[in-house]
Amino acid sequence: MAGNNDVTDLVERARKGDPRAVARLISHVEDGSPLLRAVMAALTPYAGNAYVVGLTGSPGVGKSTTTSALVTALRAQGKRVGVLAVDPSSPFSGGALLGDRVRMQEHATDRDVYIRSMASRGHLGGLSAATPQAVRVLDAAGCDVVLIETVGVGQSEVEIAATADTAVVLLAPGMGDGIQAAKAGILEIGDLFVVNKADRDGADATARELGHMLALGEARGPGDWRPPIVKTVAATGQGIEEFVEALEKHQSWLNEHGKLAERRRHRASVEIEGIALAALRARIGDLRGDRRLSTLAERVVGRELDPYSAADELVAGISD
Ligand SMILES: Nc1nc2c(ncn2[C@@H]2O[C@H](COP(=O)(O)OP(=O)(O)OP(=O)(O)O)[C@@H](O)[C@H]2O)c(=O)[nH]1
Ligand SMILES: [Mg+2]
Repeated sequence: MAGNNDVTDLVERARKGDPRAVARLISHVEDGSPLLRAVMAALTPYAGNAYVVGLTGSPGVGKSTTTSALVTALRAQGKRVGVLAVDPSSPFSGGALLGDRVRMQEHATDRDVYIRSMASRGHLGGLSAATPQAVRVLDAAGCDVVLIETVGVGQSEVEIAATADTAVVLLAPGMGDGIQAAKAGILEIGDLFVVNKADRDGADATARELGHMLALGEARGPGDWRPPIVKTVAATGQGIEEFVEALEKHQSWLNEHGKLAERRRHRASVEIEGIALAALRARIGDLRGDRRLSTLAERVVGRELDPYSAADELVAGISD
């Protein structure tokens, strides 16, 4: 098949670090391309080496600035880095993504840094399936670390961050961030907390409040991970070293406690679930004009059948 030859060629080029091949592969993910199945099959043997860090937080807390500073630190260690800025709010490339580009400009010419803003235009499984697939592209392309930036506005975005090996939650002083974070269920997913904009008033208070909230929700045993709180000024790089150290500590902890495999199983199950539910939904959609559904509807109206039994019959029909 011509399509599959294209895919093999693309994957080979991506593995050699060709940024255009990587971009094409991620576009296949984003668009939910018909070739996606072949792309994933071709990539799977080469993926599984990258350490995946999710960064989430309210709009404007400094996720992109922090990510950029983190990229600088990781490049100093000689690591290849992939960055995915996942935008849940807009199906098209919008203004926020432009801002990200500006913030990450200093890495634009570095061949060992791959930066991509991503929406989930045509992807059936939505962002929750598209994100792990895009991570797989960057992973197979030889990135040692993949950073995923998502705006923590809704539950699904928070869940995307939670599919990472390490989930980082960013806060900034003021704006009642602590309370917002608790509402969004963001506190539960954080392996590490960053209070950014520590050059502003109230950073200590925010860190303290966060510490209290974490202690309240705490039900940890010996050997459990205790999420550290790091204060940064991403704009100047202050605190980034401590942030990197905290990430390294969490990575070691994951390895020592067999948690890395657990996280990856979680990520894979989110991905599979997204694809499977989308496939089922597509089939149910197909059934709308289907005789089976209208026949069942008639039987329910005719009081021959209750709606639950009708739904059972329909579901049984779908899984055939
Ligand atoms: N004072 C101060 N400003 C900062 C710091 N870090 C980032 N900023 C500024 O905060 C603004 C938002 O930063 P971004 O990095 O774009 O924040 P973001 O969380 O990625 O924003 P969205 O992607 O739009 O949600 C920018 O104007 C940054 O220059 C910091 O440590 N101190
Ligand atoms: Mg940003």
